[in-house]
Amino acid sequence: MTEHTDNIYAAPLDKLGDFKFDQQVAQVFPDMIKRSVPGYSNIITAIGMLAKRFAQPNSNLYDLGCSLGAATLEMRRHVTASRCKIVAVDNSQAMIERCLLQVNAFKSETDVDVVCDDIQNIDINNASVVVLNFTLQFIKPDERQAIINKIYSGLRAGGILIISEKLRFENDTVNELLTDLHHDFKRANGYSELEISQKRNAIEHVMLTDTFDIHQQRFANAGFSTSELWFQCFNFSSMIAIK
Ligand code: GEK
Repeated sequence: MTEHTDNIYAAPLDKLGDFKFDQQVAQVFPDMIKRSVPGYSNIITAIGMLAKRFAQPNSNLYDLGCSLGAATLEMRRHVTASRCKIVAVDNSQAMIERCLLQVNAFKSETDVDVVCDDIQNIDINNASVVVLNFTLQFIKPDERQAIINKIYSGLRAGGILIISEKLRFENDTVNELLTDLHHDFKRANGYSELEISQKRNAIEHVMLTDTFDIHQQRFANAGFSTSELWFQCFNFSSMIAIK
């Protein structure tokens, strides 16, 4: 698939609507996420490594908020357990159409179901691996616990939840420093001041971040006895919780 450059916020926009995962975003998504999320490709690589270790034979692997299926493809490439199925879910029709093209472009023993739906409507069952790679942050804060509870119930013993999120920090000095470093990262990747500020304004109502403590408390509330931060670059993180 042709890789398009993200210049959605390059020109001044009179009306900045809230950020949406529409056709325009889906088209530039691989470029956008790589230039905006520090550590994104390392996290995708690690999802493949973790899936290889944790996938159990005859189980389901879920990629919730799959976008174009980067985590799905990485899991499918590395999983060696027999008769596993990957279920990739996103509620953006534009993302799902492109995700299907990517999934169908490769042959594999591991089946993939690509589903266009809200992750809040999806049943999780017989799961050994569940991925929420930068998705929970787009769910309303008071609806997040129910999703983690549902994942915990649907996981088999020994199963893993891999969850990546942008974090917020209680300490204002730390919060400002890591936010600034993230903006420096975007500048270094060619985004202008206008692009950075317009994107920030567009996303601020749709992406409400939690602190690491809130995430950990949520995992514990759901029943996970083991959870840890395994990756952090500035204010971007990835965590695991094991049943
Ligand atoms: C990756 N995981 O490349 N139900 C289903 N999908 C949703 C919902 C919802 N309620 N809310 C948001 N999404 C991907 C990257 S992007 C992260 C994930 C980002 C979807 C939304 O449509 C989008 O595709 C994805 O979650 C978030 O590894 O853009 O910062």
